[in-house]
Formats: sequence, C-alpha cells, structure tokens
Amino acid sequence: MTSTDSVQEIQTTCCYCGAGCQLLFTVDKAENKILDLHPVEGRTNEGTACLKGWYGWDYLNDPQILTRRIREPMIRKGGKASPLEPVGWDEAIAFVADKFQEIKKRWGPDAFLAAASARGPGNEAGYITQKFARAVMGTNNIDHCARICHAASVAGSRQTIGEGAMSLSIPEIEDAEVIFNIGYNAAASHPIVARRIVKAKEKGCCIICADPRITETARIADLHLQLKGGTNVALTNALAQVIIGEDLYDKDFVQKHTKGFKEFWEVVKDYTPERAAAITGLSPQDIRFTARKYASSKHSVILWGMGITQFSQGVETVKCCCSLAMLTGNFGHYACGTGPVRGQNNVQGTCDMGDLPDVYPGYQSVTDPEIQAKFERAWGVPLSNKAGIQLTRVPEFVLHEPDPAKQIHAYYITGEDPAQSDPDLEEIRESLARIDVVVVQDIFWNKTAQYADAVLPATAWGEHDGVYTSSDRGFQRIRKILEPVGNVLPDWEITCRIATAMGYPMHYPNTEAIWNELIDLAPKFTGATYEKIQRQGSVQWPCWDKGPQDRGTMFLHAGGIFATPDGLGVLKTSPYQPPAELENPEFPLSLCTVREVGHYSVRTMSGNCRTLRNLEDEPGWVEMSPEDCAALELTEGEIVKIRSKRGAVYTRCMPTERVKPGAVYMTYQWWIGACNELTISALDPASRTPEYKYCACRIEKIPDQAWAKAEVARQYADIRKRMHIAQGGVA
Ligand SMILES: Nc1nc2c(c(=O)[nH]1)N[C@H]1C(S)=C(S)[C@@H](COP(=O)(O)OP(=O)(O)OC[C@H]3O[C@@H](n4cnc5c(=O)[nH]c(N)nc54)[C@H](O)[C@@H]3O)O[C@H]1N2
Ligand SMILES: Nc1nc2c(c(=O)[nH]1)N[C@H]1C(S)=C(S)[C@@H](COP(=O)(O)OP(=O)(O)OC[C@H]3O[C@@H](n4cnc5c(=O)[nH]c(N)nc54)[C@H](O)[C@@H]3O)O[C@H]1N2
Ligand code: SF4
Ligand SMILES: [Mo]
Repeated sequence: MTSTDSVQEIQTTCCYCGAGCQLLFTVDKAENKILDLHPVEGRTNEGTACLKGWYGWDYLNDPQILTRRIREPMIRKGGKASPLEPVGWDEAIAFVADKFQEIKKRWGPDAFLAAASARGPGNEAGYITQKFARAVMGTNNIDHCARICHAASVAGSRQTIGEGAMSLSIPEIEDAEVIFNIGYNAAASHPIVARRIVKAKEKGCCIICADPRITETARIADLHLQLKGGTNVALTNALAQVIIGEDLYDKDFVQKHTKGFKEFWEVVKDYTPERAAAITGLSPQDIRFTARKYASSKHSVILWGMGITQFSQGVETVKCCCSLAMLTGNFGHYACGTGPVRGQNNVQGTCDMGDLPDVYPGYQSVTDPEIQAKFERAWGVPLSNKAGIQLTRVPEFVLHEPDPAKQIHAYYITGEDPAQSDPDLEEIRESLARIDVVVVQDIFWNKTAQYADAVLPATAWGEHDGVYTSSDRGFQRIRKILEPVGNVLPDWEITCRIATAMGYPMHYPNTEAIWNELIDLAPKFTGATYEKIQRQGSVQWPCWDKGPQDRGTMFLHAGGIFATPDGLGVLKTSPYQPPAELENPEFPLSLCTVREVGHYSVRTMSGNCRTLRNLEDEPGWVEMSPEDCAALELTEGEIVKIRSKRGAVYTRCMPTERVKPGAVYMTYQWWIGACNELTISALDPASRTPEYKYCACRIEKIPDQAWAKAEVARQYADIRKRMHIAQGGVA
C-alpha cells in the first residue's frame, strides 16, 4: 500500500460531550496516523464543532503531559503491598476471575459493585458490563457516573412524566419562544447546544436564565435571575404559585393529562413571590415576570443542568420543573418540554443500557417479575430482583457498615475516576484502600488506578467501533480510526473474557452482534439496527420497529400521553430546604464547583492534548468577587489555599465581576487544585447525587508566593511520577 492509497476518510461521533457532533477524520492507514479532521453535517451539530472536537483527539498520540496511556495488563501478585507487575492477558484475566469468584463465594453476589463508563467504550460495552454484574456476579450493584450527574433528572422525571431523558431534541431548541435556562451553562458545557440558544434569541425567543453567576447565557438573556446558590426549589415553587394563583395554567391539559393538582397546590400555595424573594435574593417582580412569560407560550422550553441536579434537593427541583411544563401544556408537540441536557458523550447511552441499579436495558424494572423472567430466559441464569446500591454509597458500604457480610468487597471500575471525581476525596481514598479487590479498567493511569489490585488496559475512542447515544436520545455510530498500540483490548472483550473465565461463556464476533442482542431485549430500541443508524446517521429512541417507516422519535409524550403506567403525568414538588452545609464563622464563603470550557471531567483525555493544555493548565482558578479579593488583599493569578472542613488545596485567584460576594467557584478539572478534596458527600435522598454545588469554605492568602509556586511545581512533578511518566513526556 502506498501512502496515498492508504489514506481514508472515516466519520465518527465526538468523544466529549452529549451534543454528539459528527467529525470526519482523514487517516493514513499505513502510517496509522491522523492527518486531518473536519466537523461534518450531523443531526445536532450542523457541520460545526467546539474546541474540544477540533483539538481533543491529541491524547491518542499519548504526549504524556499529565498522565500516560496504559499499554499492558498489570496485577499485584503478592497482595496489596506488592507492586503492580506487567503480565499477559491470560494471567490477568485468570487473576481477576479468581478474585471475583472468591468474593462471590465468601460474601455473596451483593459484595460486588461495578461502575460502567459513560465515556469511550460505547453502548455495547455498557450492555456487557451490566450483563456481567447481573448474569455472572448475580447482583444489580451496577452503576455509573450518571449517579453524580443527572441521576436526579432521571429520578425526578420518571416520577412525574415517566421518562428520564430530554423530551425535546437539540435542534428544536432554536424554535422555542421562551427558554427558561436554570443551572445550565451551555457555552462551557455543550458549546454546540449553546449555538441553538443563540439562534433562538436571533429568532425572537425570550430567554430567562437562573444562575448565581453571570454566564454567557445570562449575558444574552432578556432576564437574568441571579439567585443565591442552593435556592432553586424556592424559585420553581414560586413560579408554580404565580402560574396557578394568577390562573395562567392550561386547565384542559392539566385535567386531561395529569393528576396530583390538589396536593401540588397545597405545597406551592405558600411560595408567594415575596416569600421566594426573601430566600432567593431575587425581586418579586422578576419572579412574576418569569412565571407569566413562561406560561404565555406553548413553545416554552426548560433547559437544566448540574446547577439543579447536584444538590440534596435535586430530585425535588426536577419534579417541579417537569410540573411547570405540565401546568402550561408544554409537552407533546414541537419545540416545548424539558431538557436535562446530558453531560458526557455517552451518559444517556449508559443509562439506556441499564448500567443503573434498578433497571435492565431500556429502562425495564429489575423488580418486575415478567421482565426478570424475560432476561432470565435470554441469559440462561436466575437473576436478582433486588435493586442494587448506588456508587455514591461506597463509603457507606465500606467504611460505615459494621457487618462484613453487608459490605462491598469488590469494585470493578471500568472507565471512571472516583478518586478525582467523587466528593470528599479523603473518604473515597480510605474506601478504595479498604476494599479487598479493586479492578481498574481504563485507557490512562488515573488517580483511582493507584488503588487497583489489577489494571486492565482498554482501547480508547478512535480505536474501536460502537454506538453512542447523544443527549437527545440519538443513537450514532463511532468508528475505529486508528489501530491501537500495545497489548490493549476493547472494554467489552475484556469483560467477556472475565465472564468466560468465571464459567459463563460470553463470545461475540463484533459490536453489532452485541447490539442485536440488546435491541431484541429492549422494545424501545428494537427498531434501531446498525443498518438504520448507518442510513439515517442518527436514530432517536423510542424506535420500536425495524422497518424503514419507523425513523425514531423527535419529541416524547405526543398527545400529552406520558410514559407513566396510566399515561398521566404527576404534578409533584416539595417545600424548600437549604443545602446541608452553610457558611459559618470558620468557613464564611460558599463554594460551588463547575466546568472549564477547554477541559473535560477528570482530564485524563483533555489534559493530554497539547493545544488544550496550552489554553489552561494546573492548578486551576478560584473565581471570586472583587470585593472578596480586596478583603483578603488578593490579586489575579496569586496562588491561594482554599480550605473546607474536609481538606485544603492550592489554586490561583481569579477576580471577576461575574460572581457575587460571599460565593466562590472552582472548576473540578484540576488534579492539584482538586476541588473534591473540599466538597461534601451530602446526597439527595432519592437519587443519591452529591451536593457538589454547595459547601462552606475559606480562602487563605499565602504571603510567600515564590514558595507557593515551587510547591505547586513539586506537586505537578509528583503527580507525573505517580502516573508513570518517567522521561520523555511533554512537560
Ligand atoms: N466537584 C465536582 N465534581 C464533579 C462534578 C462537578 O460538577 N463538581 N461533576 C460530576 C459529573 S457530572 C460527572 S459526569 C463526573 C465525571 O467523572 P468521571 O466519570 O470519573 O470522569 P471522566 O473524565 O468522564 O472519565 C472517567 C474515566 O474514563 C476513562 N476512559 C475514557 N475512555 C475510556 C474507554 O474507552 N474505556 C475505559 N475503560 N476508560 C475510558 C478516562 O481515562 C477516565 O479515567 O464527575 C463528577 N464530579
Ligand atoms: N468543557 C466541558 N464540557 C463538559 C464537561 C466538562 O468537564 N468540560 N462535563 C460534561 C458533563 S459530565 C456534564 S454533566 C455537563 C454539565 O454541564 P452544566 O450543567 O452546564 O454544569 P455546571 O457548569 O457544573 O453547572 C451549570 C451551572 O449551574 C450554576 N449553578 C450553581 N449553583 C446553582 C444554583 O443553586 N442554582 C442555579 N439555578 N444554578 C446554579 C453554575 O453557576 C453553572 O453555571 O457538561 C458536560 N460538558
Ligand atoms: S460540543 Fe460536545 S460533542 Fe460537539 S465538538 Fe464540542 S465537545 Fe464534542
Ligand atoms: Mo456529568
């Protein structure tokens, strides 16, 4: 093959956020090298991509900036204190299979927990991970990072409208007449979705943005509700109070399609705009304006994100948002409804695949005997009908559960970094150190891998095939661009090999075979064959029928028929409660943790892309109001120590008018300025999602800045060493 005829163009889906942008790579197959890329026309992205789409693939070159790729399996042969040693796959698989078997025999199936991945692996691997937990280990203890993300959206939406996903599609956003954007910063999180909000504005849409910071959406909004952090429920209840109190609700829709109106009114009737104003710091006029405007259109859309879900009242806020849409008849037609815009490239998909403790693939309940029987027939083994535990409860089931028979003894982590992304990291480290068997399956060395008894190297996005689900329920293909380097295997294949070694043979020739097994077991997805996804580019579920006439579903709840058992929506909310840990004399500021536009979650991937690293690097920043900076005599770029009850880290001071005095903000991407050393593990009681958006902290000035800079440099060098970067990495 000469290098010209070895050049190919391969289309795939971006590996970062749930916007699902389509990218076309030009690859020299003989050289195994990416030559070029361009965003191309996709259902959601219209030929555009953000900076992570354009520059976020450099990690495939393994430049070893922050960490390095894992290229061979490793195990600790002589117990926890022994070093990780490279071995062949057979030995690694036998080691892991033995350990899991031993735990199952000694402590029972529920001593095992698996975390699936919402990132590179794709839906087929997600299906295999939950099948492994359920059919091989015999437990529903299977979860993934949706727990620490949009689990509150899934729980709150399912309780009210029956379906946890976005009711509308990304393209519909631009045709909304009113957008109520609450706790969602699209410009940083989903830049290509933010385009649709800008386009809506250009088409005359009224935008109301509820966020304690001045975000880009707040800047273009007709009204910015700069509420005090942690007061969402007071605001949403007051909106409902005005809509009902002023008789602005859609009586016909409420009567025909919902229930629970009386109980709902009983809760919200006391939330007058004046009362909510006192809690939120907003004006009663602005609250009234928002309610009236939102209720004035049949094309009102609510977009929300982590600013409502990452609170201990996350589920309650979601229920109230769904109720606002029901009260105003904003479901079941074009350009209306609810938009919990899912974060990671495949977090919608990993939920779809049943990597959740209470549902099989396609949101089929593990406690329904008929469903259980169906999966028992398909998989040929008895299955548990007991819902599993959520991954945020690991500390509870490891450190705080006194009975060893009820503890978690094995944790199989396939593409998640709890030692960086979970709250209260000291507690997480203690838990990981205590668990008998920790198996980490990843593409990079991450913080969690330091606690692993076995490390299993997987192929990355770009090195395997599969399907991702975009935020708006769209199945889209990912394709192999490069041949993987090293002794690595696709995630699904690693898990199948462990299953086979444990006496439950799992063999598939390719991802399409896995997909075909899945769609036949999940009626909502049955029509979405590889062939149809290939032909249409994107198939939005539900798609019931394999024939070409069923093209999938743009918006849910058509005709006001909800996905609940009786088809009726349920109006629900609760009284407002403040966050778990409030400002106090020792820790006088509130800390909220958000996102960095050019970097992504635990940053193993974006932190190893040269262009993105050049844009922003360790130890991150803390956004503070000019008043708070002045009080501490801090200037821009100065290294500070930020401390909470749980820990302390170094970061740089960023004075900004965009935040209010008393509230500071960090992005959670940094390994040195790791804000999860500070965050609190208070959980929403229903979804078990952590309160990442609120805890108390203080900021300490460091007079000796030369020392502080040297200390940060020392910590960076230490991280690189622990991530096995010896020499040759890009410093
Ligand atoms: N303080 C604070 N903390 C937060 C948040 C916050 O707002 N504030 N947000 C939370 C949210 S919403 C989320 S979703 C989580 C995200 O937290 P995580 O899920 O832990 O982070 P990710 O960076 O998405 O990726 C996790 C791991 O997947 C690995 N990986 C990538 N591709 C593959 C693959 O193909 N195969 C395998 N096996 N591994 C792969 C990466 O190398 C990385 O180690 O963080 C949460 N943490
Ligand atoms: N560049 C980049 N993009 C990403 C990610 C990334 O790491 N980097 N992560 C992806 C993931 S996993 C997810 S889940 C999404 C998340 O995307 P978003 O949901 O946009 O997440 P955040 O930026 O954490 O929070 C959104 C907003 O909530 C606001 N907020 C904080 N407290 C409150 C409050 O009390 N009330 C209200 N109303 N708002 C509040 C914050 O100021 C912030 O502007 O992004 C995805 N996209
Ligand atoms: S908006 Fe999301 S999917 Fe699109 S290019 Fe950026 S990170 Fe990738
Ligand atoms: Mo997320």
